[in-house]
Amino acid sequence: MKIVDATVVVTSPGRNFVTLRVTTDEGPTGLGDATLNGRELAVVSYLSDHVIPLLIGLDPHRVEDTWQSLYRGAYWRRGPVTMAAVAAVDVALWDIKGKAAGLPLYQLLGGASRDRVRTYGHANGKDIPELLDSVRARLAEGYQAVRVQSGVPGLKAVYGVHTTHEDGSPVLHQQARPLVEDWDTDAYLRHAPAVFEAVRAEFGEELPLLHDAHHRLTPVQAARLGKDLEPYRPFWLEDCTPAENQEAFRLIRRHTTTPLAVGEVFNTVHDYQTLITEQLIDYVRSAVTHFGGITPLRKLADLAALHQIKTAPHGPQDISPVGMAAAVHLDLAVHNFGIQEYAGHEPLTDEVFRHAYTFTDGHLHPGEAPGIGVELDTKAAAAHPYDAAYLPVNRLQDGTVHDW
Ligand code: CS2
Ligand code: MG
Repeated sequence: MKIVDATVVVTSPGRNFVTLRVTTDEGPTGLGDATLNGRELAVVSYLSDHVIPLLIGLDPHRVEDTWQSLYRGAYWRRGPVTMAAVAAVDVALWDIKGKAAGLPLYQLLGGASRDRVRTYGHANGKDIPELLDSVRARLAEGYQAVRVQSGVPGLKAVYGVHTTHEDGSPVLHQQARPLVEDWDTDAYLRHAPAVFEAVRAEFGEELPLLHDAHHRLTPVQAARLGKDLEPYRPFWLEDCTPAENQEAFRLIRRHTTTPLAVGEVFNTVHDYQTLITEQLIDYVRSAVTHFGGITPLRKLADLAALHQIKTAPHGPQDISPVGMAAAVHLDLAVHNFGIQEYAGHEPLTDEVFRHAYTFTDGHLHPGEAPGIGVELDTKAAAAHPYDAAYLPVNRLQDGTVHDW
């Protein structure tokens, strides 16, 4: 079998997505997600100008060799743009391999290690009453674990909380120019325990509660928050401090037993080396789309397993249904799977990406379709052209740029 063509499909059914489509001379085609929120076109060029010409004529069954060639052959390694492009190729080749074998991808990854894939949903509110309503809504949808994000008194906008204009229309995070949001760490640290207190009081001690600090704290502030939340037994505290400095987690780990989740912005195992080998975290958060694909992510899962760390792939709406499908196949197969983030997608998105995975009672299943089980409707995709959009930027009260 040979690769005879590959195209990059950019579409914006609700938000921008970048999808690689690989065609072979024996019929099967493969899809891979290459969406990098806010920098989509950089990956389009990396694929179109530098990768696709090298794919033509290759044997699509040589998944590992192709991955190693794209990783080592570029000379300039790692980074979000490179690894999103490599991920798209990797998943497309696994998709082709599954279709050629007539098997769903999870069967090629060792078969099912569980019956279904546990997920968590997003609950948020500009204030605590609105957050409680949002938790209720997620539970009504079947979720059995929720991430709680609340507005902070005195701040106009906070990560994870959908803000609205005066007229009630949603302020979209995807803006033609970055939205500037305001931040005050002390106000946040004062407010966070009260949020958990209220949610526990309303929903009891058993509901798994997750929280995303979104890279905004210093290590000692993260240690403080971890300790303050211990009475509420969070399922995890995510991205509590920018994790380029992996050693910073030694300080946090010394002060709190709150489980820590890190890694959605990582793109190779080297970003995790100290965090995993020194047991400084409890969950690895990389998504197939941002980590170079299925091939390296299954290796990360194995390294994490040696240190009793579980996988918890990133799964917001900017991971396309193609990336989500690949993740759910891996989630079903790896032994040390922990939990899958799942925010669902807009109906418009699901019209473009018809997927075999299903969501029932808070759990996902990849389905039994060969490969990853996603069909891309290119006609529907063409109806939603790219719409330039950026993630927000955060500034402190004195105007200093901060992590968003
Ligand atoms: C967030 C993401 O879901 C999460 O854990 O950190 O929604 C993140 O803000 C976006 O993926 C950025 O594109
Ligand atoms: Mg996050």
